[in-house]
Amino acid sequence: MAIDTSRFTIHPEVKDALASGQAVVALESTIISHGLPSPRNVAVAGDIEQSVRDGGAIPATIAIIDGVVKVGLTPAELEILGDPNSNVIKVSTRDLGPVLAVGGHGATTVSATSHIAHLAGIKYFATGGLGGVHRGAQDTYDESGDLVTLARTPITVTCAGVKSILDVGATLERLETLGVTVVGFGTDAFPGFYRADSGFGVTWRVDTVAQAAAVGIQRDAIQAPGAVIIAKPVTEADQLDLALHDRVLAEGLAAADKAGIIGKDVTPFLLDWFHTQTNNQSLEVNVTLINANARLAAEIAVAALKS
Ligand code: PSU
Ligand code: MN
Repeated sequence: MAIDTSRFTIHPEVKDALASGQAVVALESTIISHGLPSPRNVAVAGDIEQSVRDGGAIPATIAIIDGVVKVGLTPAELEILGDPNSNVIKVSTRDLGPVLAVGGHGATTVSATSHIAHLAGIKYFATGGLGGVHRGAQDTYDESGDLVTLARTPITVTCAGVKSILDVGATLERLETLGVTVVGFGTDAFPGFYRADSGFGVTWRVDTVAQAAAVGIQRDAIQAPGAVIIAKPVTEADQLDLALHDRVLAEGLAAADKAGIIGKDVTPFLLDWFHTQTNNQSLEVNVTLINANARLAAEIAVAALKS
């Protein structure tokens, strides 16, 4: 079935860039609507797009506005997504059909953003931290939809690893099983989102932007079905203090459990908990790392054009 173009629109700047073979980087919108507090979220959304431009690529933030998929947003659309009163639904791939059918605004997760970016012909994507296997998943089965989408979507995702609220070891095992390639950028340690080192290693490492681009190019050439994760750690100078991180996380997990938070609300609850309980130190780390990732993703997309 062809794409319903009345429900799928590409911003003219992004369309031109794709048609003329320029570098384009997709950005997700759940981080705007459900990962960062208002009104800072809207400013950060603009900054992330600017970081992509600084790296030499065109940004394409992806969301659903009034029941229409948008690849590339206007400033007014970023405002809608950032407004806590606009009733923005958190949309993973499973939610795409319903939200397009019934209308409304949707912020796309890594899962839905990857799917839509691939459909639009965008091969590079930047985010903060991927979703993954939650702690206690052996009882709850709570595993992010990000994992299965990444298993079947040939896109290169630059991120700071997976969110440290997760069971990182179990997530790495699942990524391995699912055929998702994980590459450390300038590191042998898998990054820990708010922390540079999660305590787990990576099997592959690249040290240059050209090498990172080559991994995605060779994945395409051999038609491997899954994503390439370029895992770039936050700098040690910018990371969250370890004792603070571990204390706030333990308290947040207990609070989520006590409040009966389940399903898609778990991740936004814990991110908000971190921002509140660290006096926004975690917010600053999150903003720093996502801008760095956006810039690197753009540089990788540019390098891929040259090879
Ligand atoms: N990274 C961030 N902030 C976020 C997210 C990632 O720095 O808010 C979002 C992404 O959209 C990711 C989602 O796909 O959290 C995972 O949610 P869940 O665990 O419910 O799948
Ligand atoms: Mn979940």
